[in-house]
Amino acid sequence: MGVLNVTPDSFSDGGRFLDHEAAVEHGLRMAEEGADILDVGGESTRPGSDPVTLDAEIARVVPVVKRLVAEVGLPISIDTRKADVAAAALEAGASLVNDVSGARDPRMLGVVAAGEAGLVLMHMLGEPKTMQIEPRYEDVVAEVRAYLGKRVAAAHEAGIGHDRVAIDPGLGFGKTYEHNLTLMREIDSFLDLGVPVVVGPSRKSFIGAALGDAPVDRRLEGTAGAVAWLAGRGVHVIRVHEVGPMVKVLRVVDAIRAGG
Ligand code: PMM
Repeated sequence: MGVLNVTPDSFSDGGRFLDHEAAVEHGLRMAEEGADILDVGGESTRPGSDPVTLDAEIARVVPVVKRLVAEVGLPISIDTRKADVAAAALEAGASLVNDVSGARDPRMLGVVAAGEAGLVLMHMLGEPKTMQIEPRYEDVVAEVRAYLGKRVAAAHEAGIGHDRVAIDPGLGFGKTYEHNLTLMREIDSFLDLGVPVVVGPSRKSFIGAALGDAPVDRRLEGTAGAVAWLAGRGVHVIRVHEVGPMVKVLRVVDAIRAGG
């Protein structure tokens, strides 16, 4: 899954793709490089970030979704916490909703069900503004897993079949360095929930920390390490910024698994 942030303040691409034309070009490049899904987002959820209004978010993402649907033969995902943004993006041709809040908007599950779309349910502790202020768990894996299990059941009740739901433990979303490493190490616990698992390690701060405080633009190889680890364990979808290099990592993992 290639990340296409159409925001002025995303921590990892510095808002370079706010311009719609540039965003579309970047999406086309990721498709050429081997992405299977393009994930378009108009609200930064970086730690400490402020929410964006509904109109602003729709104005950022809908034109980009429309163009990508017309020009790329790939499923387009909309990264949003707002049911109205999801509805507008599905109307524009997106086929998947990626919700970092685990579908907290009370209308989100209904929108996804009505649009016959796919849904990624991610775990986030609290809100982006405050989530990194002393996040605490008794047992991070058990708590995140139990939460995601409940959200999958809620999606199912809303009429979204198991074949259309995926889960994501939400690296960096209300998690310390140790929590992130534990979730990575015990990712198998999520695979046995019976739905596809999505993970987004790309350029995250735990990678910088593992490398001794590497800045965001020096986390490519560290991201590759995380991608190889996740793919080796059978994680289904890995959300990344640098699609070309990560596709090569996945090709090697696949070759090892297939044995030639
Ligand atoms: N991370 C970010 C945004 N959306 N969605 C999913 N499913 N998983 C993630 O880990 C995730 C996400 C934040 O990273 P970005 O600002 O670089 O996109």
